[in-house]
Amino acid sequence: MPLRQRHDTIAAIATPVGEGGISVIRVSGEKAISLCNSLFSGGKSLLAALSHTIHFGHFIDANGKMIDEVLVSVFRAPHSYTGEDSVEISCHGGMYLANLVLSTILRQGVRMADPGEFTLRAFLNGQMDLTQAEAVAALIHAKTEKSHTASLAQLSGGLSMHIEALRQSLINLCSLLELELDFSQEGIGLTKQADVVNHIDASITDINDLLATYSYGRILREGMKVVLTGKPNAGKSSLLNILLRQDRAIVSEIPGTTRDVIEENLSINGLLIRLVDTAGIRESTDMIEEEGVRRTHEQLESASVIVVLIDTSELISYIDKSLYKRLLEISRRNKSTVIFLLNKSDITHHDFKFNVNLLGSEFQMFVSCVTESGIYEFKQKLFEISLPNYDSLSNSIILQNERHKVALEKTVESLRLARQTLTNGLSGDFVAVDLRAALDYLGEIIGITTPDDILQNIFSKFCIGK
Ligand SMILES: Nc1nc2c(ncn2[C@@H]2O[C@H](COP(=O)(O)OP(=O)(O)OP(=O)(O)O)[C@@H](O)[C@H]2O)c(=O)[nH]1
Ligand SMILES: [Mg+2]
Repeated sequence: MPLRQRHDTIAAIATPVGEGGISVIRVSGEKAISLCNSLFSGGKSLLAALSHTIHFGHFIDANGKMIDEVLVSVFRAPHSYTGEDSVEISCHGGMYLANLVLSTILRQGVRMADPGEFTLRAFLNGQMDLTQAEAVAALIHAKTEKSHTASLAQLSGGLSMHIEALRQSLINLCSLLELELDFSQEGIGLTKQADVVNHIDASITDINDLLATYSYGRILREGMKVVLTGKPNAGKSSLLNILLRQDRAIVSEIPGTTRDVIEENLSINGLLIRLVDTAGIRESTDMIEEEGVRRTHEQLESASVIVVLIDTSELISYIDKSLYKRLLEISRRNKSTVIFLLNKSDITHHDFKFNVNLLGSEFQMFVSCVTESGIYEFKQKLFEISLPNYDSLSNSIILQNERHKVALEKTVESLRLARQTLTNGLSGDFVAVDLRAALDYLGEIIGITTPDDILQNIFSKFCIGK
């Protein structure tokens, strides 16, 4: 059945699999209340229940056999999550019981809900727009305080309002162009053309500012990947242990101690950091170590921040420098950041010299994994690096979703085309076509012009019962 024509009644277990205090079974659709009433025996009929009321009673099967003591919450259309009549049955926790309640309901001709179908219905019934529906999923998956805050802002409509304002401004521009076309035989006058170009440029800047927040949004969602690298014995595993405040990785004075990749999560001021310790980089003849070095390279390619540890108790050789240059090249290619950590500051060689600027990088700092000097500053630096350039942000909306990013990039592309068409002196009709394409891409973000297959894809990633 096409997405937009589903009016049947659906049900699913809304709580996670496993044992718990209670389980909640959700039912939504035209028959939700009458059907649940036929399986409920309580003080009064659910048919007369007001919206947003809770009723204690027994959940019974079609033969009247009691299954559990339950609390039933009734929500009437349109004031429910889905916008339809809905019922939530809270039974005692445990998968057997929750499944029994669900299967009893399904046996009455109710359909099992698809993943995300309750939220899909909320969207289709105008309870929320698409970015808000996606924020529900982001909120469920939020792992840190910061990502929770950003998702909550999206849920309350921050992003939608911004997109809607952009759309309105482009709609005005389209009407202006169309008006101009009606009254002028020669096409768009020169002054008008300059106005339109300025208008398009302003929209492009606005969208680019929003796009600039995406890398931060990704960090909020997935955490910032920080990979520790450097020569063997530089102190990578010692740093990992200090940051985690536990003896996670083996530390020894023998070079080549770490041979595999060790990944652990760490939170700095609410920011999720995925910290990765790796095997030291060196030319190796040992098969296992060789594999370790290969895995290190793999990690470096996907890092947001590469931390190069340097043992300052030794002097830097020519070969070391070429290794550091190679690491900088990897980071430039992947737009990651490199921090040179000059470790073992407690036993620095008196002739030790290192100037990061000569290598073309910005960050270098002295630390000691023994005295912990500089470790606090290093953590602050990691936090700062994660933050976007707030100067370029008109407000604090943060783009978290790849789909939104792609649609905004396409919008910019269409706007650039419109601008080009205009400056090439082509007819206003052509400009309007490009502007309409830009409008469609913006509409896709909030769900006005989103094709069904994209909707299907978005909601299929939700959990069942949401
Ligand atoms: N004095 C001093 N010793 C340190 C410091 N950091 C690490 N070490 C010592 O340096 C040696 C190597 O430390 P590791 O943390 O194992 O070094 P690694 O970079 O993980 O080495 P591999 O796993 O072999 O690549 C150990 O003996 C550490 O105790 C420091 O800041 N000062
Ligand atoms: Mg190690």
